[in-house]
Amino acid sequence: MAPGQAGAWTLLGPLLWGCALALQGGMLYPRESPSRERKELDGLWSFRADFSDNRRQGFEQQWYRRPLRESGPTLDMPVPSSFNDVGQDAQLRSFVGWVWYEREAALPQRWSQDLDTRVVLRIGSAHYYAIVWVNGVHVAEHEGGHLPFEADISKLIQVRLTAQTAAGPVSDFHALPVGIRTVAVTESQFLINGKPFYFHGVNKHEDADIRGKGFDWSLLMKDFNLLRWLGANSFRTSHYPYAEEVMQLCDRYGIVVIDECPGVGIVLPESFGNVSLQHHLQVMEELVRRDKNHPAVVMWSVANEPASFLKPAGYYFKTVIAHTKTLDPSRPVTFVTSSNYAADLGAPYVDVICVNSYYSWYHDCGHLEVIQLQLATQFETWYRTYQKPVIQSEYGAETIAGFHQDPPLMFSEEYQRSLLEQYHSVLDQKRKEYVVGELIWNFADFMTNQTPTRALGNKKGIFTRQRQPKSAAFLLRERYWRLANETRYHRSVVKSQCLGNSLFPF
Ligand code: GCB
Repeated sequence: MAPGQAGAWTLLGPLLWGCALALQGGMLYPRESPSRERKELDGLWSFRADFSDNRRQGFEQQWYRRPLRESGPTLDMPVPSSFNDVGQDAQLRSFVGWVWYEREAALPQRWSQDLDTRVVLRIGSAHYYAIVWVNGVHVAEHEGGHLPFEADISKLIQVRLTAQTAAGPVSDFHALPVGIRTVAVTESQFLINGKPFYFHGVNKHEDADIRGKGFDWSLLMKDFNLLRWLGANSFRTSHYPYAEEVMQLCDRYGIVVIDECPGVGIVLPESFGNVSLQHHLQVMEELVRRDKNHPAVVMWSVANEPASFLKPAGYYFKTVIAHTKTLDPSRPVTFVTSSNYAADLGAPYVDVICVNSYYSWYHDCGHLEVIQLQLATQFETWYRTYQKPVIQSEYGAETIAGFHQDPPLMFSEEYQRSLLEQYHSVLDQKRKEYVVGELIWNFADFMTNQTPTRALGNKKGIFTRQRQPKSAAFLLRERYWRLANETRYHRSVVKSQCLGNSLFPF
């Protein structure tokens, strides 16, 4: 806790819980009122399961006396959630025993200065047995999940702050986590901190069953745990800016981001008109303003698959890209194209060629044997024309989990695997030259509008919409971890990029 900041750190050893601070107690749900303020403590907490033989190491070593990180490694755990379900760790999945949750909270100054204010810590539910410490002091103990319990912590908070503020008035401040790194592009490389970086990652969507696009900490942690499982080092925020909490986690875990604005559907001649252009410039201003301080962001993407072969596209993208560079001269700028290399009028203005292709899916259906020649030609023609690094920004195949067919047929898990293998063999040749990344379409199945090509949504995920792996996920996992280990520079990039727990345990 920074000096002068009113606050408390709270620890307890239950499973699953949520809590709130309320000015007045009583076991009733603490609704806000003119005489009552609430502070939610939902979000990411530090977490550790006590895997020791007797599962009592935490008590023996008194982990509650100091911040949890000082007694050993911690995980980020969303509250409320069930720790068994958000991870990829089999041991944790079936763990029963003491677990420790901790969180620091900055409290409104008045709560600690006004001695008539009552400050109550309320735990909405903690399964099964809970012990709560605030600033190392035992304040509550409760048996049984599902039902709330409370502790009056006014004295603890007020004594502590009186001592801290004795030195003088407290000014208003908040800490901004920052990371310092450089990004640059040469004719054939993407450099982070001067070292070549290869994107082995995914395209995502903010999407899940029931939740739709709604924000959900548990889902987010599950996705980040899956990215770690996969060995992915990057993703593109296709096709719109993601929640700020997502960007914060990318900084924290060293996941590199291509940050895309909602420039999708720029396909009609009128999409390139002045009204649309002015709005696009405005959106880029808002995006850069919001995300410029995230070290995870290494490149801006101003659009996805525009009709960049139409005549006005040249001026349009020249203007949008130049404007973005004025807003942020420190990062490369691109847009993601599916146009032919010879017809694309926006490509002269990008720093990196990002190209989507669906060989053997939307063309030459079922003919996996065409992929290698078509993909090699795609890379060679783009590079010959522009001498800029190239990223395969989308590729993939619709796959319905549980459909099996060998020899492979479209929509089967075997077809998705084989298609990926064909792409990978070309990527492995070209990444030695000028290809600097590959991003699978898509991380997970997602909902779409209804069309004859979508069976209950887009099924190109390597995970289902419920985040279970299809066969291709294992193929990609093997590949990405091999790439991570092979590309030695990766380690230092991730380390320097990362502000907290890197996904990569180097
Ligand atoms: C694309 C688009 C993406 C689609 C994907 C597909 O090229 O960029 O939004 O979802 O293809 O699966 O058709």
